[in-house]
Amino acid sequence: MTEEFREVGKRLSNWGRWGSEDALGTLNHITDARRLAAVAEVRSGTIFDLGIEVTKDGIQAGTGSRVNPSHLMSLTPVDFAHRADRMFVADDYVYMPLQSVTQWDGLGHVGYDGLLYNGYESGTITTRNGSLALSIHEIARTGVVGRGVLLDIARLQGVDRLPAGFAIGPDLLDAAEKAQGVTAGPGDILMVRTGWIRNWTQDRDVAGFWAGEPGLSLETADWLHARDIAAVAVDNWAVEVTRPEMGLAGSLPLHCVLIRDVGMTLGEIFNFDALAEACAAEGRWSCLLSAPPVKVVGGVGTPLTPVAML
Ligand code: UVW
Repeated sequence: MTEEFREVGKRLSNWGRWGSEDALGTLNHITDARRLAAVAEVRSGTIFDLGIEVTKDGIQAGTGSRVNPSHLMSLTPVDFAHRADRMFVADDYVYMPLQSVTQWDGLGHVGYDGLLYNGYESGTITTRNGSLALSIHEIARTGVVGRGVLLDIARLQGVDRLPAGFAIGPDLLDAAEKAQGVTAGPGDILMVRTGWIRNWTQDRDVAGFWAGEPGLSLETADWLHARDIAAVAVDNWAVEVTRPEMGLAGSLPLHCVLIRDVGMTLGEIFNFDALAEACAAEGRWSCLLSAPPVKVVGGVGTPLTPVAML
């Protein structure tokens, strides 16, 4: 990873902007007034599920620490076979990496030089307690509900999906806005469609999904910061562009800048395909978006079932 990201991070730093104790970062841009305005985006009430399923047959390749969820039953009707009234109950557990499905990366997820967002030290994350300073449950205070703006870069480029290693820069974000007649502004949750999730949703090609990805370039950090975007979500696995040869341990400079310096919550493994079809048909690319976290105290991320409403 080149050193450029450090300079970008320093320039765009939001440390202290919302106080020395802040744990929300750019989600602070979602104010009550902006949430109210987002409700006005709803015209038909049609909803779009932007998440993938929590299943043992999921998108994870099982490399590194990330595996697919395990779903186990703790009570089944058989356990009640003795009951005279013939009533029964079923209960279950899920064991899962919080990063194994559609997710928000919290502000405790990535740091560098021993520091996290707002100057919190890396030592605030411990095995016993998780992230003491930047726990994912804090973001529930914003609801993570607001105006969502979808920029469909795959459609702009006229392809089913962008190729791995394809870098989306500010020029393409601007071009998509112009082509779609929409502008992403303060407090908006920006959704960027690359089509990459189709490796999974259409092809069930797990290895292909993890072999690099199209995504945002480091230059987009300035674009997102200048517009006061609240959060960004992409239909790939790391928001930012990676090349196949980099592997999962490759450098993630945009993560470093956006999460650690800007304080931006990042969404990954979203599925925008159905929403994009509807937006194209209706000719409007903004919606009400609801994606609250599972309130895992100490968590550095959260699985999600985000919902868009048109
Ligand atoms: C890493 O792989 C570090 O993160 P993410 O899940 O955000 O891509």
